[in-house]
Amino acid sequence: PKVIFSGIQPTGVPHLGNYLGALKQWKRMQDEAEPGTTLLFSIVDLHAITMPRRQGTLAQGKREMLAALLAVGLDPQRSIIFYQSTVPAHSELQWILSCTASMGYLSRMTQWKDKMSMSTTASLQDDGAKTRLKHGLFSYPILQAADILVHRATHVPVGDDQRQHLEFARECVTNFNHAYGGAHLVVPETMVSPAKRVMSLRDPSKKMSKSDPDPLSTITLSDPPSQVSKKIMTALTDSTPTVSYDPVTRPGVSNLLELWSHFDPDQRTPAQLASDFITNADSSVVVRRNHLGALKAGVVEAVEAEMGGIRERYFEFLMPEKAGYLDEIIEEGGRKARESAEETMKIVREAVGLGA
Ligand code: AQP
Repeated sequence: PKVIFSGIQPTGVPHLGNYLGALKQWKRMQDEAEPGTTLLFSIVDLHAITMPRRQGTLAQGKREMLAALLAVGLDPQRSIIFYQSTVPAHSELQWILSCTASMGYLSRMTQWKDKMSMSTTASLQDDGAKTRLKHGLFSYPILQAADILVHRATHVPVGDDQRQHLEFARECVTNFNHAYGGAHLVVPETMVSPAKRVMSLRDPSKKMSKSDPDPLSTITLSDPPSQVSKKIMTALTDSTPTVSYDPVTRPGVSNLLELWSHFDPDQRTPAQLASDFITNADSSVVVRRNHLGALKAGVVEAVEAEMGGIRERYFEFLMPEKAGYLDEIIEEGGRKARESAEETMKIVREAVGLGA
């Protein structure tokens, strides 16, 4: 049977990268799922504590993420939505997997190497920088593997940035199955979303990220229309006044065309949108006068047409009178997820020799 699993950290209101790279795909897969498919979507709070957060911030972030998943259209009748920490088997399996996981493989993870090199540069001035690197950050790909494997997921929809971690999860299966002689765990398949990597609006060489300190770089699900418009209209492009699609030489303009394409009801490709634009420019005075301005205005309209309703539902789900409903969903989701995880843990404990 098909089991779809994915997760998101409750580290802030999701942005268009999270939406296009993850949430929109989750909703599509839910709506297209054949009967018998199990869908699990986890708000991964244990992952979120690799960076300490102020008290109360995490609880608020989890609530907001739950509201966002519901606003996007995840249906608790069809999808199991749960907080990771309410299913202790995730942590239990993480420990068991860590006993067969390779240190060398973990040290080659790009995300870890980036943090390491940042701390090495910092340590030139600051001897404490290395000790500030925490083990949780190093080993969290094992927790991510456990999240997936504990539910026997067959398909994992993610953005391109997670490809390497998914490869590692498959490696964990190979190591475990080899160590304990048998096909105990299921090899998951990575499903990279069509919106592989949505880039920052301020620096098109970086991915759009929740932790980016510049608020103009990301558009979140809760941004009011005025902010959506301001952020797109001030997006960094280049000094060529015309519109063309070329991700290498024109990353800023191309990022906007890609964004538009993902929101286009006619599903035109970025290159098609650029060529339609040139055709329009010949006939329209407004477009002719300011190509990039008109392009940005088009993007604003396309984004707002889809995100407007989602924003409205997001705020509705956060109203105090909905609190009980949200509690029920997360309680029921936790219960179902614990059941799903327990099936795997029986097999794992038996294989390892921890069974009764
Ligand atoms: N820019 C992006 N383009 C496409 N997909 C993206 N994802 C994240 N950023 C982009 C996808 O969103 C899902 C959930 O991500 P996450 O919140 O668990 O972790 P993240 O990748 O670390 O997200 P951020 O925004 O970059 O958070 P911070 O700043 O806290 O690290 C994943 O499927 C991811 O691929």
